[in-house]
Amino acid sequence: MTEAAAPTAKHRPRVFSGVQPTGALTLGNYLGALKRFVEMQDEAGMETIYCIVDLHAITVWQEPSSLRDAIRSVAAAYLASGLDPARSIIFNQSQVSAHAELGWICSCVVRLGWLNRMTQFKEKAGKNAEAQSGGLYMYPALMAADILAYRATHVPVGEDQKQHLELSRDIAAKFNKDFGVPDFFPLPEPMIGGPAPRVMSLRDGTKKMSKSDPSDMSRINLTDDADTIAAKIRKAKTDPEPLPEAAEGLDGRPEARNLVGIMAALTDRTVEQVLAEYAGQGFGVFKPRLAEAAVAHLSPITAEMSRLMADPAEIDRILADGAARADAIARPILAEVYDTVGLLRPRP
Ligand code: AQP
Repeated sequence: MTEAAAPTAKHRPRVFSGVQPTGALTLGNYLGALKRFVEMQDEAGMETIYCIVDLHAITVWQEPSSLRDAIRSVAAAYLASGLDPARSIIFNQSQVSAHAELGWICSCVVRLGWLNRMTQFKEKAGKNAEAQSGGLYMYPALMAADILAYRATHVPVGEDQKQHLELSRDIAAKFNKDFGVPDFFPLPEPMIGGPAPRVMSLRDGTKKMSKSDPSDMSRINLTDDADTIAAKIRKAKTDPEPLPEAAEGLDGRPEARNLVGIMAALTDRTVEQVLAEYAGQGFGVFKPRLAEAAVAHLSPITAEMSRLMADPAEIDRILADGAARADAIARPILAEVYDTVGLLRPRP
């Protein structure tokens, strides 16, 4: 794990991260993000801000009523995973206009050459880049604004977001340099780690597990019941070899590596500890044990999510309260940004 002290002493340690409400969350979102969000919430001295990034979600078409449901469902997943609104600020992005306002300024700081290098845009756009929204292309500038609006110092994300986070650092550094304000924005530190920083598809160990993958069998959803989880793991692609004694033995075996990494993350062990238990065993033994571990870990979360989803008004109340607290942090920082850039507007 990239554990780090605050990037500069000037800025208080503050965590920011988010998840897009683009569908049911996956085990990848859980292990790469939510589980780590909860760990950071419990770290002494850290202020934690967790956002449901709905403005990012609309960079690809979302059916409006499904989007509303998905925002509440991600909020329910946050709460059910252990985020506590008394200890973390939990809200949806569109309720705090500083994100969109600073997003525009970051769009003016980022360089086209930097955006052109973003592999996630290339992967999502595929061969049809011309037909994508401008928002999908500018996504990393809005992501930078999300983080910088709070002067966040630490950002827990899955490995797939590493490149975007590096761009956020570049935007922060360029802003500080262009306006002659060293240390105005801290350079946010990526927190990528754990035994499963990149959970892969159950159907193809070289492809990321993703909530927008057309195949539901490729992923475990946080809303899947125990039978569905067991069936998906049983049918997961593997190879005929037994499990090795050491992690190097997983080289060239992406599916095996993925399942072992998932087991390690779910049971709070290292890959080596899992291999010490299963070395020499085949997947006929390993898969049912993995299914048991997944069900034991996820079923309380799934049950709590459905309990919370039965009361959408309570979720909306938590989000509105979180938005007011987030706005109180972001608003004065945005006022400083406007002053620094030379934009004129009355003081509140
Ligand atoms: N497979 C994964 N393994 C580890 N971490 C993952 N994350 C996503 N997939 C994996 C992490 O989850 C957080 C939220 O991701 P996101 O919703 O903002 O978008 P994404 O990274 O594009 O995730 P998806 O599931 O693939 O969404 P869609 O399909 O909508 O694009 C991030 O911290 C991410 O790293």
